[in-house]
Amino acid sequence: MARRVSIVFLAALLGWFAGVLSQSPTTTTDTRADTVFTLPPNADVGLPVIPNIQDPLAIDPQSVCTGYKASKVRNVSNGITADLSLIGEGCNLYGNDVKDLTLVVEYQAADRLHVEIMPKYIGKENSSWFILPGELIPKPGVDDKDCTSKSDLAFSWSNRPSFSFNVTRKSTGDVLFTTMGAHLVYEDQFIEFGSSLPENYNLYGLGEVIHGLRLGNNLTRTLFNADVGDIIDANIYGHHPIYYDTRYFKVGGKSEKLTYAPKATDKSAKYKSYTHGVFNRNVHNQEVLLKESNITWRALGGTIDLYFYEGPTQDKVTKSYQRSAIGLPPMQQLWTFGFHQCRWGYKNWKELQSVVDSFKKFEIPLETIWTDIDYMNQYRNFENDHVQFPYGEGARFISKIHDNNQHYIPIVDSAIYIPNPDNASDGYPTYDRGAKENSFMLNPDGSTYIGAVWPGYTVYPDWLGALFNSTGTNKWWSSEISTYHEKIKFDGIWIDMSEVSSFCVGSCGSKNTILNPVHPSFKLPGEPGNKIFDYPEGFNITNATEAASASAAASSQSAAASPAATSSISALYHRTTPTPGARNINWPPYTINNFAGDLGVHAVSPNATHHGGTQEYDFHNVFGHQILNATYHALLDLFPTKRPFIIGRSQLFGSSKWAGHWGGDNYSLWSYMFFSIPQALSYSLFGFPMFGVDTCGFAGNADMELCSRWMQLSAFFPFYRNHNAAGGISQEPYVWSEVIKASKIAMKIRYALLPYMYTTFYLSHSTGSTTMRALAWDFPDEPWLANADRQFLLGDAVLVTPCLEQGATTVKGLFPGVGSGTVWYDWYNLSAITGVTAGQNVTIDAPLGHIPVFVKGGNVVPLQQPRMTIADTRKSSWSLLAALDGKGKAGGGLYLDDGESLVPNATTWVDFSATETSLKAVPSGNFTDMNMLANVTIIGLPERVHGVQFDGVEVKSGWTMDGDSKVLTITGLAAYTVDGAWNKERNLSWRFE
Ligand code: MIG
Repeated sequence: MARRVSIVFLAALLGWFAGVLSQSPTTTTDTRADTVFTLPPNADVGLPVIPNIQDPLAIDPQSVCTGYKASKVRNVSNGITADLSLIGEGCNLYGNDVKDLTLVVEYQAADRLHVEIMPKYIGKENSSWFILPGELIPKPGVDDKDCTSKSDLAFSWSNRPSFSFNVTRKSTGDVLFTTMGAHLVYEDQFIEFGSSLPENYNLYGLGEVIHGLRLGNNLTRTLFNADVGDIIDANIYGHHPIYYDTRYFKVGGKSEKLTYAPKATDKSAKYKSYTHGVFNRNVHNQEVLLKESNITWRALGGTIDLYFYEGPTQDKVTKSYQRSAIGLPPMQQLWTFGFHQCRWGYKNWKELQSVVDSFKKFEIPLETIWTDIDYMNQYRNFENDHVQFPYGEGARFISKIHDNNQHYIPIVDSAIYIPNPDNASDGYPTYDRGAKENSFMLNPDGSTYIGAVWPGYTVYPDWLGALFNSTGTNKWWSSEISTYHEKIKFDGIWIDMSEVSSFCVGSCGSKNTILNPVHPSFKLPGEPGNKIFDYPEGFNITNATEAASASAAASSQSAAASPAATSSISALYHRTTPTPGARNINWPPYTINNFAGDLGVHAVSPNATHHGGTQEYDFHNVFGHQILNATYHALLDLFPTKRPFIIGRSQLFGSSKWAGHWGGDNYSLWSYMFFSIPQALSYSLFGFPMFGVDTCGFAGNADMELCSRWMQLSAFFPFYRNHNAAGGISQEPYVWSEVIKASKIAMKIRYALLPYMYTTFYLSHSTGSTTMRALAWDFPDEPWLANADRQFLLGDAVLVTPCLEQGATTVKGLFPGVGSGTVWYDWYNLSAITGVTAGQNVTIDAPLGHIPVFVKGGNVVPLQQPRMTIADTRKSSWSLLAALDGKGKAGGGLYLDDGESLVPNATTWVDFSATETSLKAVPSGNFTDMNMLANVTIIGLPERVHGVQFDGVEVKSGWTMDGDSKVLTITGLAAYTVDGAWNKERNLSWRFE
């Protein structure tokens, strides 16, 4: 593969560059980067490796391995256990075969079956490779001792020709998982198992990946957390080895016949779907091969630790997965749902102030302003640049925005600068204090592991040391965060580079720290001599004349400047074979399809060692998880009663109980605006409702149209942040007048929906339901929705159908459920959508500045008045939008608390229910809210209303009826609710005549 060794590849690897780095040769006029020792570019070049799945010489394990035989099968309470022993001599293909295994099959709950295969004899020295400690990553156990008979899942096994097992859904007879037909391979560095799958299967999950929501039937998903940009189909920041499998059945006739989507084209037929989940509790680097009719799982360590969730709906699988395995997401503070502005490249407090001022000037809501690494003193965590971001000025700036109920969040990087020991003026107390607590990762020989990131040579917090060998890492981290807060009163933390990134292979600076600080071997975006940003996508269409002259100029320039093509392709790839009794840590015999190739490239190498002796090889994907854990608890140490707000880059299954996630380094491209939807929906499946992407795109340059569309789309994501890479043109929403308009329109809807979004999020937090939803999940009987990921639902009630295409003024969208009576209303004009059939792609008007939004009949949506901040919105009066369904009914709820307490001392739930002639609000709980009820809108009424009563009193004025669209609007209720809309039961009724 030429790209593995080419300069172009390196540029792509540093994904936050729009891939154009290779075209920017160092110029001799730029001396800035040369004044300090620069990490040599080859420091981050690994050995040439070829991914097994692309290697023509690779041996298929199934062609040489022979599998296991089960014996001593015993019935135990809730399941069976057995011994599995290797047949013959084994294959020792990509590791050393483990001769004796144990099988555990356990019914843990009515809807959950656990199947585990692990080594029978675990020596002290290898327990950490195989057995993932429950103290680190909780392990689901038996919840219900009597669930076996209640389960709809059946387990069976066979020894012919070697051990295999099946999991079947009893009620349908459908085989959900079967390893039949492939031998189990279990080696110290390689585990292979899999299942055949039905034709055209619908699988979802297996992240983190930039891909459509439905994974398709020809994809290898590699899971190895990596510091790369949002490269399509590559391994990026998160590790979520869970998939959801949805199967559609045709209903009717004599028997149910399997009809897998999207083959189902018969929109008049009736269908039913079943969804189950398969979670492999394994943190090792792994890949999952999705082939036409099967799935193969290959992990480089750990155990086979499978949990089958029977569903049979997505909602049940998601809830059960969270409850049993990863935990529920924490409740967020109310203000975190406001709009966040960030960018890499805000150069001082003054610039920040002017950004804040501009929002105010253009009357665009701004809740939170963020700073990227620019604020730091030479990129050192917890230290500000004394010239650009001095503490005194910062304190004044922050106190001013706080007075205005706005917030401030800084980035915190994962690597810690290690100062030059020979340079007394280069002191870095954060490092010294950490070193004193043995907080940093080691080399195999016990010396400190030294990598390189923005500040120069760095060390890495050893989050596992505390677990395995009681180091003070977490205590140190917490105290650094508290100490920093004394100077800078931040409101949350943004964790970056946590995969964990290092700009060199191996411990590159052990003898080099006397050269600190160094500059990375590539120029940062925006640095002199590094012109890396392109014209916005489609500029040739939107600005034809200018584009033509620009492209003429560029081609003559690049002809002069392009470096000679590098063709130093080595025919010899670095391949390793198993060594009896030992593992090959840095270059495992099985090479996963890691985007950066060699596992040590742009990451801390696998042989980095934790206090207590465990190695990064076995815990690479846990770093990002543990820094979120540590940061969450650090914030709790600082504010014991407040909900911590953290947005993290790298994550593992379960990180969702501490932090939200943003989609990483995307691009200012139309395709990436689309990808934000499947990425968000996948994160719903992973249990992360607090998700959003860099709105208007990170790398590259957005234009008015893209940013306008994107500001509107992201307004319906729980985490709503505009973020931009250094060097790119500005893209704050006030930069283009059209974007100002579009943003305000969408933000008004978002802020009006705040109570609804908060309530929906609260349900995610308390029950595990999703906040952003795919259409297929709420309408599980429509096979044609299996692939639908250009629209989404926000909670039960809101359907968003964004325009994702440059130049378009309409968008095609489906109205799910219409075939079975669901009614949709246009958010803007409140009219019902009519004349649409099941599965019909409808062309919807979407001129620039308009994002189509629909409300599902059957919902009562609580609203407040959109204001410039969340605090002000929260203090405004209430509204209700009751959208009746086809049967003239609607329901809903409202969750209320103080919006910030970890354990609120008072909460209220208001239950809404509406009929064709009444709307009732029944509060329960003790939270006091003094806002009045300003207005109520009822849509979907059968006829004209002639009178309205509120709590038994005739409402004489202050209501209107729009006869044509059957909308009743009542505005005269404030007088009746001066002591708070929800302080008692409310009854609104109306009559026709
Ligand atoms: O690789 O801190 O994803 O949001 O702006 C660059 C600079 C490091 C990567 C993050 C991005 C952030 C950037 N960081």
